[in-house]
Amino acid sequence: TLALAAEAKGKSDFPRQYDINIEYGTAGFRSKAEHLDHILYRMGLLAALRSRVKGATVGVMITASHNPVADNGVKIIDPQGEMLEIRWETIASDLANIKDDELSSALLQIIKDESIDVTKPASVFFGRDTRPSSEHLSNAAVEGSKVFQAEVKDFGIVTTPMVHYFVAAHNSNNEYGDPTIDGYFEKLANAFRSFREEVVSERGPESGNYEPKIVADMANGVGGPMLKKMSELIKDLLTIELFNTGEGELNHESGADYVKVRQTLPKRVRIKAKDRCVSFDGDADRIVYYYQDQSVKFRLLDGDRIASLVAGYLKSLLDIMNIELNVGVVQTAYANGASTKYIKEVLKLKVACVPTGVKYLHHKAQEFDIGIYFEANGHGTVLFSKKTKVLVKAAREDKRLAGGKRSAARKMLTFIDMVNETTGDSISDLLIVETILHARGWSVEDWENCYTDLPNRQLKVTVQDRNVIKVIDAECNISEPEGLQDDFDRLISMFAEGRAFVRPSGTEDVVRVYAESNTQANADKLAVHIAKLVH
Ligand code: 16G
Ligand code: ZN
Repeated sequence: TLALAAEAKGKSDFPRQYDINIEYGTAGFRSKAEHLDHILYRMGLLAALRSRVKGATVGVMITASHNPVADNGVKIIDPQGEMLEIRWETIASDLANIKDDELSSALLQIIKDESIDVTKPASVFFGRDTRPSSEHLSNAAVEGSKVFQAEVKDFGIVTTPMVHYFVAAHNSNNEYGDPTIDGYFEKLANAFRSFREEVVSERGPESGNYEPKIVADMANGVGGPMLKKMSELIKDLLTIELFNTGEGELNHESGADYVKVRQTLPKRVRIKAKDRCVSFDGDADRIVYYYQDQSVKFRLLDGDRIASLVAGYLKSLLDIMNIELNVGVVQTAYANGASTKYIKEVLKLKVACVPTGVKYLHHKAQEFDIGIYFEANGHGTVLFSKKTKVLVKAAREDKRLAGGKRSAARKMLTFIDMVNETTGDSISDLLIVETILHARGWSVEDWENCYTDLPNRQLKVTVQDRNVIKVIDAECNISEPEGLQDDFDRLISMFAEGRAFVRPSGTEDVVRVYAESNTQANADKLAVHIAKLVH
């Protein structure tokens, strides 16, 4: 009868008005907001079922991240704050695309296939971004969960990583933190403060080339109000000057994606040469750093830079503690070749390469004792295994150890508290980077001097059917159309330090092209030639 009630409500309140097929993609469903009513309602239903399967709270986030303001989307978050299990993505896609009068039978089929006891309690957390369509769509999803008698908690306008955090914290019986908005801010701010105190007590207030001030572009998204809240908690330690906090159009000429892809400053931001700047994306799960040098040249420090900064610093703490752990950095094919070389040859750490999409990086990073993953676009975090936490805690408590070792252990544990281990989080990543730069006494230029990026170019190509391209080797090569990879290889071999790949986008109807080479002109040329072969 629940399934019948769900179908009846769907027909009357959230009918499927457009006969388009939509898939649960890399980051959930994404589409024009007006196409999503029935999908949100159905995902509310599905989240209630997912919660029962797992016997735990799950999350639903309504956002289309860095996409234009007219788009929207939804994703389901699993109990430990991770992305929805891949097998359930298919279940979600199927449920999204059936006709209204097939809904009850489809729901019954899921209940049967997954042996779900619908009399068990269910609980779903909701969050949404600042898009005008988000409140309405969130309500549709809430209605869906309520039809299936789930207990619902709506956090309102929050960042995507905050919802991941709420879910994980709640399901850990608050061990991971308090599953509230205040709990989130306090956890991160307290860790940031303790770390600073540890460093200052060790070496005094001197901080070398580090300036405690940044300029922050919020893409007119949810990062605006949320980073403002954080900045008030730590204002004695870091001055944050906020721009694009909601007065303009979401993601328009601003934000992490704009800055990364165009390699240029966001609009409506006032900066001086060498100011350390950051951009968040619309739902605040990505961050990139940049500055303008004395010759007014734009300099980008992307996810690869953050990964190498974090990896290098954590390794230095482990070296002080004299603890051997399996530390690895997880990248995608988009990682700049110079960063991969630096991590392998200078830091002497392992590098793994996986396909694009947070779930692949996250999953791979779990294989390490300390797994650092970042996409070049600025999405990433650090994962610490149980073993790591136990060893470092033991070192902190071990009174026979030298003071320096115990201090390094305290720093590492405080650092872990500052990380949102559930997913990439602009606010947490910002605190991490600022902490390391301060501890190192580095300016943004000192940071950039670790290695020199290979010039690169990204292009998109519109083709009839982007899915005729089949990628292999973590998207570095293609297996279909037959012979095309050989053509690529011949071309690439003609460019010094040449590397290039193509892949169908998971979020847009285009094929993406990436190329790098020894000069910008060569990278551009290689990208254009590859694009022509794809056409
Ligand atoms: C999504 C992914 C992001 C990836 C991007 C690639 C998540 C949460 N987000 O935004 O990691 O970089 O898609 O987009 O997985 P593309 O397939 O259009 O290049
Ligand atoms: Zn995002």
